[in-house]
Amino acid sequence: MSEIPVVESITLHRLDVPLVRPFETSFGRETVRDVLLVHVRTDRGEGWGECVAGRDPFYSSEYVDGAASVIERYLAPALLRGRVDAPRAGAVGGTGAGAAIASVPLAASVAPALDFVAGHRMAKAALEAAVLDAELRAQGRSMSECFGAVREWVDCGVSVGIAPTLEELLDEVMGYVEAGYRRIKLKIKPGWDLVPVGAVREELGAAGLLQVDANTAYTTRDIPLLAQLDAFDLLLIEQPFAEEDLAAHVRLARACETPVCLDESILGTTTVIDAIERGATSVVNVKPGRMGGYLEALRVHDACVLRGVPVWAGGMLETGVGRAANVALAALPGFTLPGDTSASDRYFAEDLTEPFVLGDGEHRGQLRVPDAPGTGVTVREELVRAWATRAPVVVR
Ligand code: OSB
Ligand code: MG
Repeated sequence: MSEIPVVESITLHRLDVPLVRPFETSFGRETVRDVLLVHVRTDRGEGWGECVAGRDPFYSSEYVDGAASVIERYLAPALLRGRVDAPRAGAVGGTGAGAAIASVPLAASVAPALDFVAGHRMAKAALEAAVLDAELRAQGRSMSECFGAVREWVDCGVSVGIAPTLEELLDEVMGYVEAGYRRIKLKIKPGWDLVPVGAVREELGAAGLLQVDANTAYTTRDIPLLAQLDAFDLLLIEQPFAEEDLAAHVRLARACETPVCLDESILGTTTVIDAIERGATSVVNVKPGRMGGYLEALRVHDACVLRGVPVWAGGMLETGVGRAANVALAALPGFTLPGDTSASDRYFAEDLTEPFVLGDGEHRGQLRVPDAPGTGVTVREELVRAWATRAPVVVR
């Protein structure tokens, strides 16, 4: 086992990255991505992580100002104080998530060191991602290799926001189909559901892969309406009810044919096993930010595979920094459905790293999994400076 790096400083960068078009969901409308990047320096090199928290606490209780504050005040100081001992002989090995985690002792030490802070999973995940990037670069290993990727290309879907009109929605969807996307996900809310979903199904034809995401906008009174979505042969219905309401999802799962998929409710291995065993979810959206990090996401993946539950890679409007890591994760064997891992240009005219571009020919609608060390992408630091909305915060 090589030397374990020592974290020397942690810098937070805040920047606004313009979106190519507004993104509207049942909880709000975004026109720029308010990005928080974590830059970690170690004695063996550096790494970058992206925090997925949104500008406002609407998707989750976390939001980007809160994440920056908790990192600066609590998480970064704790990590800088912590000491990581080399793993004992025998602690390394195992299979799946266990082996991956044992191979990155510094990154594996992050979650235990931050556990004294309740919640704030997106903030913790961003720090862990930066440390993981630094540690893997020092080892000369890619994230995909560390995670146990089994494919070089991943199938891409696209998440389509609520549109001003049906006509604009169909235009947008058909643009994505022409670009090659292999699956369409429509954002729905009360008043924007059966009609747009039916219209898009008509346009796509019976073979097009289609799913919907409600971001908790419904209540159990809507179960009969949601069951009517069965007519449109959807891959899944994502998170129709409140985050804490597993029971409502169980009721819907019993009342409809379409698989129910949880996003907001799944905070890690404990909640995913509970939700599966209760029958609240038969497919899982994996977002490392929501689960406190990529290493916990690996455990969630393994728990789902063990129970025969398919997973797919969610997205949070990440720039290339977070997108690279998501694409590596999506290359694991349990990710059998296309992810929200779209190309950079779905959100950004210019990305913070080299852009992710959909392949062509046999790789139409796919992204190549980066295979260079760490995330495998390079942060364009001149853009981080040019788009900064405040001075960087350095914690030593
Ligand atoms: O619910 O999956 C979601 C974006 C922000 C917050 C929550 C969600 C989303 C998306 C977009 O659906 C996924 C992406 O393309 O990055
Ligand atoms: Mg969702």
